[in-house]
Amino acid sequence: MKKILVIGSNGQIGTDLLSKLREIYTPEQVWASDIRVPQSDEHHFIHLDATDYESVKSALIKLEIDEVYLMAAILSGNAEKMPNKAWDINMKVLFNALELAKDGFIKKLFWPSSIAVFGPHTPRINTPQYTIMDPNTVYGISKLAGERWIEYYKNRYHIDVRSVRYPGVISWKTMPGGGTTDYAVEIFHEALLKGRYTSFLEKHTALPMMYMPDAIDATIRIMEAPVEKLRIHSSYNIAGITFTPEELANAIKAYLPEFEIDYQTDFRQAIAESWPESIDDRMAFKDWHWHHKYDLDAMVKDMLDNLSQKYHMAVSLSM
Ligand code: AKB
Repeated sequence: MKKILVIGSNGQIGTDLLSKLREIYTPEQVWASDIRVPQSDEHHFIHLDATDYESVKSALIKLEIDEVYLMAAILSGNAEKMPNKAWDINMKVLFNALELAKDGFIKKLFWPSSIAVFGPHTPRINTPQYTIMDPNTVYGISKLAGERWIEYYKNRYHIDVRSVRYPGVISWKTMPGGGTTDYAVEIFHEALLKGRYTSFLEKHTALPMMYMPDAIDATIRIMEAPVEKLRIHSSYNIAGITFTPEELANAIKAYLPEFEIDYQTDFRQAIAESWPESIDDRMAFKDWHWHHKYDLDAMVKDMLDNLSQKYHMAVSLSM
């Protein structure tokens, strides 16, 4: 019976990943950990600072962990506010995990990369797996460096490490923290609670996005794929939906006709403009049969359905 540890289990992706893994495996097999202690009493939770090598090592030994999902990171917007600290944290948590995998304490490691590895000279439409990569954000530089390092550890020390380049991920259970694509989550909460939203990205800024169930599917699917099928040992492109803030607002208006949006851009606009609009993920499809399921309307409907229940609001979702 393999045992799994999710590091960063209170974060946006960590929260949903943990629930899904606990549906698939027994509760005893899946441990949660985070630097923040959860509000409710959670079973199989261990408080962990992933930058501290010794604490991670003792948790792995004590809990007899086989697989680790390393979901702790400082995202693009927050990283620009504290560049040195963000670089330090993002690289330290990765190196700790790589060293622990090298020394045999982790048998299989998932580490997330991002579309932030691309930059202003990358082709923006259907961005290929292999292309120009010149990220100009601290977060993007740390993810690109991370990709090079995971491939290096795989080639040199034969560790099993797997990765995908997440686009912006949209979900309702937990808010994202400090990313450039966060507007696409905030908008739903404010549409329901206030009937209006001020976007920090300009109305025509198209970005690659994905609904959480697809992101979780990609994550677990690549971890369960037979190792010999994986030809990419840096990180796989994965694609979902592309839309602009205006298109998302219109899709929400189809269900909430009174909803209004306006635009006041901030420093994240420049980050968004350096990223792709859409992604070519044919290699992920070929190697581990991955394809997203949610389109814009299905995602909007499911978000409004879940959030209106969370806020005890009645919203008619038939058009
Ligand atoms: C961010 O906006 O920083 C993240 C990402 C695309 O990796 N959501």
